[in-house]
Amino acid sequence: QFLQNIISHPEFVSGQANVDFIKDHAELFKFKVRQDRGSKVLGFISDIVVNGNPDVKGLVDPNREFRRAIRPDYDPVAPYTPGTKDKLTELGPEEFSKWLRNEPLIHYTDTTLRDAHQSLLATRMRTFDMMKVAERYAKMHPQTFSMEVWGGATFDVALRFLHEDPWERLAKLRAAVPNILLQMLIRGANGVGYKAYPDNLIERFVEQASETGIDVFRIFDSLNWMKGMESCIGFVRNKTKGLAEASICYTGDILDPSRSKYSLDYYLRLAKQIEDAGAHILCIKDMAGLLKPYAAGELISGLLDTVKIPIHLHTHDTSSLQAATYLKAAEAGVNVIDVALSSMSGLTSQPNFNSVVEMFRHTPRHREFNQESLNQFSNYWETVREYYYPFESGLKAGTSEVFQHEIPGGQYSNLRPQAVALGLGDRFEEVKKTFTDVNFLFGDIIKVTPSSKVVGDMALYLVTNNLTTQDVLERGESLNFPESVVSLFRGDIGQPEGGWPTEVQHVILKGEQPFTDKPNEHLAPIDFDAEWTTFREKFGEGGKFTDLLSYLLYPKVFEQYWAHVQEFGDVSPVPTRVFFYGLQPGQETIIDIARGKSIIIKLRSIGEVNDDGCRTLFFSFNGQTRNLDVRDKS
Ligand code: 3PY
Ligand code: ZN
Repeated sequence: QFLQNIISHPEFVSGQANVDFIKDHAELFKFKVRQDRGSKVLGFISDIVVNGNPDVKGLVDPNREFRRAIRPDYDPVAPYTPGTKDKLTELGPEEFSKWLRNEPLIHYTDTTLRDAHQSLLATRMRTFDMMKVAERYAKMHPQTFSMEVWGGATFDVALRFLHEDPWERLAKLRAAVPNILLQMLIRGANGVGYKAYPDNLIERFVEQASETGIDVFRIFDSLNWMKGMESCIGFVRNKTKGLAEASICYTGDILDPSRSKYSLDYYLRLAKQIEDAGAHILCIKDMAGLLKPYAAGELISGLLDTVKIPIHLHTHDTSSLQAATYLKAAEAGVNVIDVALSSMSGLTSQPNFNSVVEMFRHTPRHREFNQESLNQFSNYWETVREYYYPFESGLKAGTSEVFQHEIPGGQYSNLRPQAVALGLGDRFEEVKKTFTDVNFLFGDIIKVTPSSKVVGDMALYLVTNNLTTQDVLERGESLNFPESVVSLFRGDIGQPEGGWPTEVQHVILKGEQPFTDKPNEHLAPIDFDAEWTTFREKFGEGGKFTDLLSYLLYPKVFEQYWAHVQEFGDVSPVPTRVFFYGLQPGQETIIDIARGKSIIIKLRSIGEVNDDGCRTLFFSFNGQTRNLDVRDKS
């Protein structure tokens, strides 16, 4: 590099260089750092060391010590035992559905890699930590029905906060788990976003998700509106060889006569519609954990009498009652239940996988799992969970309050920080109470992403402005409601059972006309050829088709993600402790930047801030000295 600097210098080229040439030209010693992968990652780590990771700003305890995560035992050369993925390939979706319905033993979906961390750790789990154990899991527990690994909030969070490509995550998981069904959560016409997208975008998204690795598409609509999920069911059926698992979101209490809007009949009616729409599996999606044990027994029996497709039950253990719900559901004949590995279970997450397996041991529905190994996986996640401590919700025990506020598990861990950010940290009790009031003001609606977010937005708005739902009715004309609330009442995310309460709708829309047809019918279809050309012009030749899909779903988020990749490269191989907390002088880390290519980075020391507002970091990089100037933004 030094030689390069000399021979390209104009003075040298023109032959005017004299004996003092090198001494007089300090710039010859300024080496342009080659922006290879290693250097980019070094740039990323340097920025975290000096400025911290903005995602954990103000939440870091500098004295915190972490343990090293021990990976579960397995035999790396042992072949994969065929599992449900092989079964699906052998039978095809229709026959698979029949097979599942007649399975005598209970089946388990492990949600550790999606809903569990969405519900406990604000969705921050990184691909890095998943890949450390994915192959081991597939080899040790091939009898798992499915692993929920994708969709929901993970898509947005991966790009926005973790600066990693969700498609890459899925592809890597698929390669490591060839034998077990991989499952995702898709919000019907809202895809993995918070608003309706054109149907042809959802169609291409589903097609691509299947190609990259998804087998089970758990589809729901945030208002249980059939029109919001029908097309999506069709896309899975027509464009993939996967399973369309359509959901009914559960709310209220079928045993409570005062919540007659959501009666057993309501659920049975929807179940029939879902079966008629072509779903291979019916999911009861109890996103807040409101389905109590005796209600579960009645509901599952009723559903099995009503439809012929198998039933998959999903719940959150917020109340701490939900293992009992699984017991009654299993007695009634439910086919699959959702659980999370012990250390990632309970509270707003799913019930405890390891313990639920034990609940059924020595009974007719027991399915054998290697408990010692399940516990090793749990121990791994217990250690890794510590790395994510800034994202914990603070909930320490189950709470029966959930039966009042009905806040979904996946939302709970976000609502609290949202409240804190608005200065309502001390008024969280009020926020929860207002969430309940807003639900009834809105006509007692299904609350799940995105409808639950709108209820949350309204609750935060009311508490911030010291208003009640009564104020909305009495002087709503003079209030400016959050845009998401106006949008909900305009019909942007669909129609609720029984329609919107007209008085409230009037107050919120202030004369604007709502619509009642499919929200995405108002959206122009995507012209993929034109979009691809524009995308390439904007982001260069490096972009893939999956990047275009990410961009179309989340344009702003994708732009920021892309800029991050240009500057720092792929940061997904950076170990999580370094990703969030950087390195201390004297610490080193090994990063596998490509297959078979590792770099060893050791931070030697951090310089003082200089006149330019920069600090020089002194590293050893694969044993060689590297100095880097980083702007100190503090
Ligand atoms: C999501 O949509 O992300 C959910 O988890 C809903 O429960
Ligand atoms: Zn859930």
